[in-house]
Amino acid sequence: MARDKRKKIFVFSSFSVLFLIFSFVLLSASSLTDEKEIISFTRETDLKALAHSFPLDPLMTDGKKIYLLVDRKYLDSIRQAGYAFTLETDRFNFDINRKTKSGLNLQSGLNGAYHSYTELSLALKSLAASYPTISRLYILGKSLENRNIYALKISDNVTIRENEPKIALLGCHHAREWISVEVPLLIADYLLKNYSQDIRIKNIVDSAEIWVVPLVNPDGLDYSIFNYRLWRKNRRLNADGSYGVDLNRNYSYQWGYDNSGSSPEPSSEVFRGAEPFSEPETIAIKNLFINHRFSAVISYHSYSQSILYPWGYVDLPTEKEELFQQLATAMADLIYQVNGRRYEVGRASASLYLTNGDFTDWVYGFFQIPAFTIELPPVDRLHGGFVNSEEDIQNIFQENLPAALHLMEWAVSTFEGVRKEVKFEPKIWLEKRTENVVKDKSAVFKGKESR
Ligand code: 0X9
Ligand code: CA
Ligand code: ZN
Repeated sequence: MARDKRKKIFVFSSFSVLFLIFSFVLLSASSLTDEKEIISFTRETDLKALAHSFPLDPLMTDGKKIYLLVDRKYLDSIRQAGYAFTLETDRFNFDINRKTKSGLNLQSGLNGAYHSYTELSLALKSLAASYPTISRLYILGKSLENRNIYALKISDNVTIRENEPKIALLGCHHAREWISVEVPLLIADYLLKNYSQDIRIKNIVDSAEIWVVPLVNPDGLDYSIFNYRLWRKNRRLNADGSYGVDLNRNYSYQWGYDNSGSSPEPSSEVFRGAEPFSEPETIAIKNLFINHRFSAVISYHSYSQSILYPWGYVDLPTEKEELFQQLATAMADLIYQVNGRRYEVGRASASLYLTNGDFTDWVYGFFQIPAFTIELPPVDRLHGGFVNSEEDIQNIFQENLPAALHLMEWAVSTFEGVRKEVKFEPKIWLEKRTENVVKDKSAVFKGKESR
């Protein structure tokens, strides 16, 4: 089944034979005229001797393997000289042969039109500076490597808390899912640019608070851009020497419920962390949600073209299955109308695979509000997997815009005021007891920062 995401994670975590064969087929099909390849050797390889005989350009090491750039014409001789290597070219994002195989263009940097952490910081600051009356940039917290987790709040009377519904759009829990940064960022950009000329947008912005957090995992994103394209987790150095916690397994609701929805194994691609909220990135998100009662959220991911809702940790419906199904279907229909792409709709556990400790289960579990995971295109690995072309950014944003607006309007039309806060008090306390609450005042972006 093309949409079997469990398979996807397994494939990337274990670099299985299948994956290598697949890469090989792709390579031979798409790059016969290319000149450079990336190959890897195990650390035991005598690279000094090797480098003596062939011109090799060391790229990086991930602790287990050493990656080198080499002219394709030497591959056979290296093999004949008795060196075992693995062909890795397709695991890297950048187009070493300056063609548009990956859709990226070297002239605009390793990540093409996509935003790195620094590029995103600049974009958000520039938006907040251009629209000071309806937007404000917050720092929710810092990542492990001290990058900011930004939130752009968009609303009228933006500096004050009003009795308005709040909607959160999150992107990039997972480092390699670059498109998931662009979609919420472009939605924010659209709201701000169209506020003064589009009555529909003005109504939404005036009657709601939109909180856009395009980059939950800044360390991971930059690692994916500058080191290893398929990196997924954050950059935690784990006790066993491996790196990374899967931020979308680190939330506290049913955390570690079983070992199939997440892993206790640090080197796993779905490592849940040593405890719930062990990571500063998820703590930053938690604090936002403790300080603000949201009415609805979307967490953007890629890939597979689907709209998922809780539960993810067991294959059971929530009490609000019908509402979630209805909202998700409405969003999928709106998406379909734009570019004719079908996003599958369903309960996360049933349509994808089990996950525990994920963001949307936590949001629904503690706040009982609609919480969607939107898995952006492409639909499967054959259509590019995690690597979207630059040209597709606009299309994917455009098809997702009406869906996001629909959810915002739903939140506005069903808003019952602050009464909700009282209703949910017991569950909030459950969280508060054990956790540090950061008041959003201290998190206000002051315009100065180190990076
Ligand atoms: O596994 C995930 O975290 C998400 N898929 S991804 O390929 N982007 O990594 C899906 C999360 C869906 N939510 C639940 N199943 N609860
Ligand atoms: Ca407002
Ligand atoms: Zn993801």
